[in-house]
Amino acid sequence: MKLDSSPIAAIATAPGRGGIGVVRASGKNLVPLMTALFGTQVLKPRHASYLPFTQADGSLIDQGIAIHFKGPNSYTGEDVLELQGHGGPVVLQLLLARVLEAGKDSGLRLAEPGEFTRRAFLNDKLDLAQAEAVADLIDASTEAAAKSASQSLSGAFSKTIHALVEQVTGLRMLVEATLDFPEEEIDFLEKSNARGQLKAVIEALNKVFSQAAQGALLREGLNVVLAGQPNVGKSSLLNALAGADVAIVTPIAGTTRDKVSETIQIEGIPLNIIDTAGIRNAGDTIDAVERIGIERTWGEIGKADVILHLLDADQGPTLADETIVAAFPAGVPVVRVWNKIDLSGHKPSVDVLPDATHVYLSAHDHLGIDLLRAELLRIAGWQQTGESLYLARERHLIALKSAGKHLNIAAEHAAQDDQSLDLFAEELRLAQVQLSSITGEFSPDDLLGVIFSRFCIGK
Ligand SMILES: Nc1nc2c(ncn2[C@@H]2O[C@H](COP(=O)(O)OP(=O)(O)OP(=O)(O)O)[C@@H](O)[C@H]2O)c(=O)[nH]1
Ligand SMILES: [Mg+2]
Repeated sequence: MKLDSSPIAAIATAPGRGGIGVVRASGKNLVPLMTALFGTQVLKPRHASYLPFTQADGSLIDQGIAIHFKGPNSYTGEDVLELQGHGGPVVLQLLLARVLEAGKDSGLRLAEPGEFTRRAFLNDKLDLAQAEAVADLIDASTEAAAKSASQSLSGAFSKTIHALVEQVTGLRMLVEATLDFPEEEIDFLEKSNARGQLKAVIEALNKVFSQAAQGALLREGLNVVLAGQPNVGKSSLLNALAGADVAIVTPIAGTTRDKVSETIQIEGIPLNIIDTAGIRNAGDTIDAVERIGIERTWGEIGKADVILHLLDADQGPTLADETIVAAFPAGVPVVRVWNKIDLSGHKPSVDVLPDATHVYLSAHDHLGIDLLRAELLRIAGWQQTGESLYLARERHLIALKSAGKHLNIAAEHAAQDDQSLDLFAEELRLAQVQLSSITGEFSPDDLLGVIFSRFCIGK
């Protein structure tokens, strides 16, 4: 990916009203822009200057703070100019238009989404994992997710990955050196304790993987769909989990038509709970609205990470429930939630049976809700380790997994009697390429394009 260092500008603060709002510009040389905006007034780098922001004809747009960060000591590594004015959408648009006009002669244009951060990456201010953490910190939906994102942004995740890369590189150097002296090949693995070193790398990688996998949960969360026959208490359970009256509850079967969803968090993991229209028996007559509602229910079930199949504990299992279960997609975990135990007399409990885990609760009386929460955490794979987590992305997990696979193949080669050092070396190289792709050392342009285009403009 080539660095385009022509000047760019954008509003850097969120749309809407706020106490202050910031227009940011970045480019190799912003002196022409600053001269056009402020005339002979020289902005001392990294100092706040209180100035009038004016139109070309001298009329006032706003008064605010201008800060010039002289490259390379800036977010992007280029010259950066920040104009902090009042945070109204109109005044900021006027200010941005003025900046674009003032910079026209020096080629200033509107920044693309993520372009500031992309420049920071290309100028080695951040590596790829850190750049992704910028977006993740902005998007974090829970406190735990924000904490992990800032951990990654500070470089802790990258540092761990670098340490793994260094270990692999060390091993590769040993092997490559031996390949140059084939007569020593036989006892190379003994002498250098290469097997021991490889084992240590694999262990370290496994640990990073589990920290990253846990962190990914904080980022992605889970889609939890409540499904079952009408009137079993799906909407009541949504309300109990959310701790608020989110969905309408009535004794009328077929109350919920549109999906109702609410994001809750359990130990920092965002769970998107989706309440759906009750699924009727095939023979039941229903109106057009309810039919559409039920179609949507199946649509949501198709996208679920976990299905909570609600049943009436007082009524017990019915044939209709069997039909529903049979239509659930394979491979998605299902929890059988027996609701209304206040009527049936069951105790709140969890029963792990071969077909599924069964949870007994009462949404109405708030009995056993905690058991369900704990079960959801268990399904999510959440383990409270007390260790810091990295807010990893799917891409990181795939790369870590693949690196682990190559290291394990290398270990198999090392275990054989007729050790093939060529193959051993090649697997180490492949593992290193995977690890380095996390921090962006060997990342193809199209991947970089995808990552940065998902940022918001101004970031
Ligand atoms: N006794 C008792 N009644 C409950 C419980 N949960 C729900 N109900 C009642 O069951 C009826 C249906 O509850 P809803 O939450 O609307 O059921 P639903 O599954 O969303 O129904 P639809 O939207 O029609 O598919 C209401 O009258 C609730 O008060 C419970 O745990 N115990
Ligand atoms: Mg409902």
